Amino acid sequence: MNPVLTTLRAGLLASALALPGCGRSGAPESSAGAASAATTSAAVPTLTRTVVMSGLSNPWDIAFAPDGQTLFVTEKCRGLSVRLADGSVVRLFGTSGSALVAPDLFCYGQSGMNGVALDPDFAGNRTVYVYMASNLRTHPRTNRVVRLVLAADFRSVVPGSRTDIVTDIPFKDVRNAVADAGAHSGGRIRFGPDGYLYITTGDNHNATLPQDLTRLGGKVLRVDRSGTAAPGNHTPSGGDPRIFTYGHRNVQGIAFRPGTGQPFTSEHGPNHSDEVTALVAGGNGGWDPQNRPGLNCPDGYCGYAGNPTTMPMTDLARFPSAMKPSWNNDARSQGTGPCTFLSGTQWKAWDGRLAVGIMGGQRLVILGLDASGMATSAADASLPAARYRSLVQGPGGNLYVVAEKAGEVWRVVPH
Ligand SMILES: [Ca+2]
Repeated sequence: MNPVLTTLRAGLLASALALPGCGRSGAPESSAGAASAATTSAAVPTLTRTVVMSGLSNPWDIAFAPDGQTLFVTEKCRGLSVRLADGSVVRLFGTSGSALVAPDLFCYGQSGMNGVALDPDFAGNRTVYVYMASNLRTHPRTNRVVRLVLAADFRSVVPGSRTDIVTDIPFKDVRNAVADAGAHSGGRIRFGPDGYLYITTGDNHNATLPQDLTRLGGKVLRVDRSGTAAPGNHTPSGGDPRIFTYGHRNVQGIAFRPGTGQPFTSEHGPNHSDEVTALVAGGNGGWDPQNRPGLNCPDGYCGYAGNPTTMPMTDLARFPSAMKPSWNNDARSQGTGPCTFLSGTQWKAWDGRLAVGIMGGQRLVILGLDASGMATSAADASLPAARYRSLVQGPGGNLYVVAEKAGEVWRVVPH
């Protein structure tokens, strides 16, 4: 038995006992109509959608407090805000106007204020974590994970509580032959049922980064609440011990399978092959966009130069033991971003399935998975087209969606 999975399984029981309670979401809400799925005896759920927040600027991620009412939201170029139970919204951490200004925060391209996660003991310690682009270091600037403690009323940040727990996540500082700066920063952070923080990063359009075990880009990191490497990462010898898996392109979704706690990632492909992958500690995702015979690419980055054969998202010829994808979006590249598992009998036939948000393709895909984690089915949810930027199963076991371009947060209730 893999010791990490053993830990994950043990931790899942603790997590199940700590699920947030049900509760109304607090704020006045506007109905945005409903979408229905087929109501067959196969019991695919019918979905009702309600807009719970609107007017947001490039919202990126959300997290619910254990009270089931307080909702944290990040906006890429503004920072972290919280919507309190009375419906008021307080800007907590970010640009001017925030309770605590982060003068080092900047946004450029895909980077800025990205993921948010609440401490597993948030009810007791009011601690929250964000992933952000920072110019505290220069040439190159970096992405970092910042820990904050909130005041008891959640309206401000405890002075002096900012602690930057991971400061050396690569950021694409300058334009290269491929594209502009700020690309492929990853940015999702989630606590696993094992109590450790998982951090997804990107390859920065840098050819050597994904397979370089001394740098943190193109990886999934697994750390404790102080940013120290978690035990059981099984990082290959000589690698940075915070690395849980490597050989990724730009992971922006991570979720933990109910019943096993195994992490699954969702990842955007280059011009083919969006992937969902079941992770194993120390695993290689098989992405290696370096020059090779037959490809000679500007700035040495061949990520867009090949095809599924010459530049595969999972290169089993170079890395025979790489983690095979669970799903590859029918070899398409549609801007696959976030993912979350749907759990609970209210989801009927979708109980235990993985919801995957497609940003460019503007759809939500529901994946059935077999016991080994390989996809057995893929169906679109009957929801409006949107740039599905974040997915969270929240209070009441309902699905919460961040629709980035619309500037909205939705609640999706199954019936
Ligand atoms: Ca892969």
